[in-house]
Amino acid sequence: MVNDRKVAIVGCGFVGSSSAFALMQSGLFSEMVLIDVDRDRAEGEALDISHGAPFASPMKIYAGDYKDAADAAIIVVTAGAAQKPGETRLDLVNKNVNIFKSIIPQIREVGFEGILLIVSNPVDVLTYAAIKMSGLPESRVIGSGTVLDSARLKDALGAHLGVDPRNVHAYIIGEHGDSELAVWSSANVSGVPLHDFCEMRGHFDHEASEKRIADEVKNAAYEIINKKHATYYGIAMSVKRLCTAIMRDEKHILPVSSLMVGEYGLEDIAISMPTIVGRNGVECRVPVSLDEDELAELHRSASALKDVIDQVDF
Ligand code: 6V0
Repeated sequence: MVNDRKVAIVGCGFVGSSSAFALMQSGLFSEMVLIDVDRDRAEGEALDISHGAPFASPMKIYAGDYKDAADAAIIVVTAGAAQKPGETRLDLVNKNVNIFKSIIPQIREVGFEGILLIVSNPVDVLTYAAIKMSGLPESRVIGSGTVLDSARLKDALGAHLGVDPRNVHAYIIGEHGDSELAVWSSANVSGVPLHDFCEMRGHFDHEASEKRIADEVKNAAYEIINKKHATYYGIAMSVKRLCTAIMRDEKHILPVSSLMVGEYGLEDIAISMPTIVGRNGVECRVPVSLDEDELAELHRSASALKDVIDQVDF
């Protein structure tokens, strides 16, 4: 039995606790279980966050274990080592696959029937690992993928164009990491093709602006980590957005990481593409049109991931 009012978070570091804080304010759930190998950390975060609940909506927040999470509607996994300055997300892979080997089987053992939302990095590899280890239907294992990167893209484009980022329709797809790509060919602002909108706002050097903004987005995590050692608010809001799409069965299109089954010629790999997300998790990938260069870049991104997956012992 799934309790639609319950969420669990595994890993209560910067990302887990910020996500818990965002979810507490969302009103989506009335019970939240926090799990961490560092039990004191989970207990401290549960207490601290629960003291904010009287200002939001009533909620039971407590440190627990996997048995407590068995009937949760969503388990968010943010456990794992984080990137150090200069370290790529892929450098993290072996450390975090080993951590997943201790977490995912415990989720499996308690008979979890909800949606497993993977946030730990490298998120595409770990989403793939979680699909393999959990025994859950692949539609119920979702990686946060490039949801955050796409938010960063919208934010940067909104600032560049002097327009509400929510009116910007543009995606980052591929690996959540160094090989990700912006889909410029179909980007638009409320239906107006991006280049037309740019010219309307006095920007004519499209190639240079696109390169600058795509680089800014790709390097955002490195820049933040260099300055404050971790990134967590942007991803916490992404987790809240994803949980909302799931719990409200919104069927919202979000660029999550999920198992590809032949789309764009990609198979047996978890990677981000715009996807319809609802109460049952991944409903289907949306075949956004890509130009020839974008398709080639997507394939390069997928093979970079595949090379890593092939080296990992799941
Ligand atoms: P952190 O602050 O070090 O927190 C990690 C937490 O995980 C700690 O509290 C650990 O005690 C806990 N932990 C470790 N092993 C286990 C285990 N076996 N079971 C339960 N808990 C465990 O790291 P931070 O919160 O900054 O980052 C967590 C992960 O999120 C990292 O892999 C980041 O790279 C990743 N991020 C992913 C993003 C995305 O867009 N997908 C964005 C930002 C960070």
